[in-house]
Amino acid sequence: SDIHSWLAVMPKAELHLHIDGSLQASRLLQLAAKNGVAIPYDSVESVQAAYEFEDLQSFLDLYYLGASVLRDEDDFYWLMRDYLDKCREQKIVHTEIMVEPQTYLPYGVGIHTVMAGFKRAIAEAKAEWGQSALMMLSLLRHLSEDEALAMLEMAEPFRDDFVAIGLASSEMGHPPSKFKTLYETARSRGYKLVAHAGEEGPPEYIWEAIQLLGVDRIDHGVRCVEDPALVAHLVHKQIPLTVCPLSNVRLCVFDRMQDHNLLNMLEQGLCVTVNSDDPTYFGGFMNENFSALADALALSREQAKQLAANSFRASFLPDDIKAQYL
Ligand code: ES4
Ligand code: ZN
Repeated sequence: SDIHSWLAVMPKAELHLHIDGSLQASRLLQLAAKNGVAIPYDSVESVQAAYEFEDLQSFLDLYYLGASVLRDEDDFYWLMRDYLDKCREQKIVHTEIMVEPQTYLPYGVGIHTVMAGFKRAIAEAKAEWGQSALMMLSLLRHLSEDEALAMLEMAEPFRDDFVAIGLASSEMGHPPSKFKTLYETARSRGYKLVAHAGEEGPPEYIWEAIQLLGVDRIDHGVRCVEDPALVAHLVHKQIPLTVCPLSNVRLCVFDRMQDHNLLNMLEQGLCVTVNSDDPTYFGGFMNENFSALADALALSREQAKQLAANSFRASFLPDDIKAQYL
């Protein structure tokens, strides 16, 4: 069969997905109207016309506007429900989802409202469809470490609902070293640790995430190739990189998909995985990311199988469950 339909039914895990980045334009408009939030868009087409970015920050401005229309438990339920429905369509049999509760605080929306909606959608998907999903508490690096630590405390009632903490948002000027105490505290509480590093930021930020924060995985990490010693370290330790091809092209990290280094990194022995990051904003969920690699870089079935195997190996599932997918 053709590679695209074959990729579409290949079982896969997603490890790098911001739930706010899966907010569909139609849902954004519906919730803005319901909640009385003024937004500068009046149609699905006008929202989608804004999915044109020049860098990470220009994307984040729209991403946070989208997140500002979410207010009650049902809103969070539908956001998660829409994404989990997509996972079922795309043979994403396990997913690890980044939740960013700091985003909603300025609108008077607390973590209890957010988690009630998300947990209900996940519980339903597990019960009705046998889907597998974990959540990660992602902290916003453009805010202070004290604000991140305050969110970690607010999340204590939900300690068992978060497998890991992460670090997202504007990378430049907000190095991992800014969050050393946060990661020490989270580690002492048994959280797994991830951080965005080396998306727009330099290889030094990846070193800091590994050596100062002690992360289990790097989100993105594509700029590691600029430092051969770093590549050697990542290969030796098999530290996973959750790479997001469509995201990188849409945010101009690479000019064209033909220029993306994902398959080079894979062939160098790095534990690379494929992920969608913010699928509605970047023009595709998991299958569209795999298909783009097939079209632009002639991804082989063998390479695709390796990438899918990496996604399960790099997941935070318990070893016995993980083994069922490998
Ligand atoms: C993000 Cl692509 C990306 N990078 C950093 N932070 C983010 N939050 C949502 N998408
Ligand atoms: Zn991301």
